[in-house]
Amino acid sequence: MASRTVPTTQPPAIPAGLAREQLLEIYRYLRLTRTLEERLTALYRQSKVIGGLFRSLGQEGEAVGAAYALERGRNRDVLSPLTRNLGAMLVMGAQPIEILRQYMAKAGGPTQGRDMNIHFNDLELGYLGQISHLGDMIPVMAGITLTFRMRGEPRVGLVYIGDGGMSAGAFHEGINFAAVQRCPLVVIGEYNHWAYSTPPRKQFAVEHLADRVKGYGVAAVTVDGNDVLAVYEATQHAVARARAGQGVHFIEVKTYRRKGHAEHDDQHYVAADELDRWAKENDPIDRFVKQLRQHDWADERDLTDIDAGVRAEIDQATDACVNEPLPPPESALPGVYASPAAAARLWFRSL
Ligand SMILES: Cc1ncc(C[n+]2csc(CCOP(=O)(O)OP(=O)(O)O)c2C)c(N)n1
Repeated sequence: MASRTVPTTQPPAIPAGLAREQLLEIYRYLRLTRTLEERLTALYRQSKVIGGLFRSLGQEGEAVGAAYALERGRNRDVLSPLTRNLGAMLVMGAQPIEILRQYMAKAGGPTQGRDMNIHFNDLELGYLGQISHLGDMIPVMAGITLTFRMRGEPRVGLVYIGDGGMSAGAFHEGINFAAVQRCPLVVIGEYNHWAYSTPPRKQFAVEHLADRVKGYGVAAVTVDGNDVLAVYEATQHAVARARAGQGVHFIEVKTYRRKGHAEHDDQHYVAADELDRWAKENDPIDRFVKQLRQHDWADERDLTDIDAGVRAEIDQATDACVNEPLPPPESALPGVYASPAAAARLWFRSL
């Protein structure tokens, strides 16, 4: 007797060799980034953030997707984020409480209140905070990845650069040097449509950022930066190539900066319907959730549990540090000069 087979529909295979658990982990980093930035915005409006607040709203997908392709852990790959790559730092192991302390310039923060936003390092975990000078992290990362090659270490570096930063001379010197030296370096070029208030047509005369670097003999591709899995897949390929000794790889990610340059910027130069369109039709987290649900790669419950866990984590981290003290004035000079280690208290009034 012929047995009756029940037709089963399998969900489509997950791309890039990822497992379901990894998709959920990627989702968690996306949600963590957005929720943490929303909390920072609330703290900024209460005047608790010292300095500017730089949002990555709408760009979380490329920051998280690219970083997720690295080998993470102690003394593995090294990533150099920009201020809009908070998500990448979280993927590398930075903790939300450190980010909150740093933005609020707390004495117990990573730079003890000396520097702002995400300008801090953990070289063992493999993230190297930027300096503000646009373009300069390209030659720095060229140097770091050159040491990997010279020592025969199978390690890769990844560095981000904005569409504005790519106009800086340091970018061109650095990427040319890295190409000539065949450094194991992946460069993520963020075409987010704005450099402060400067649009692409006033920044460069080619259509794609990738076109600008091909002249240096660098392999270059353009991907949809708000498609998290496409960014992950392109970066995974570039990282494997770099690790195999094939040199620099440039990935242009097309995305959109949905907030001003920083929270103080009212974006008067941006058409409101353009912002609405990117928010409604091209949000990287919404698109990722849609993929997860459409292909049955995650249950609704998995996602709502992650959302609740992230909210609780950010609440706890905020409560733990929001009332911590700022650094005492006399802590400003120690560490600046080797000798004397701490300067005499001469120039500020006693409190
Ligand atoms: C060499 C240099 N020039 C100017 C600045 C001031 N500045 C800081 S951020 C910025 C715009 C950066 O735009 P982009 O590189 O596209 O990155 P985005 O802010 O869009 O992420 C400018 C002009 C700087 N920090 N360094």
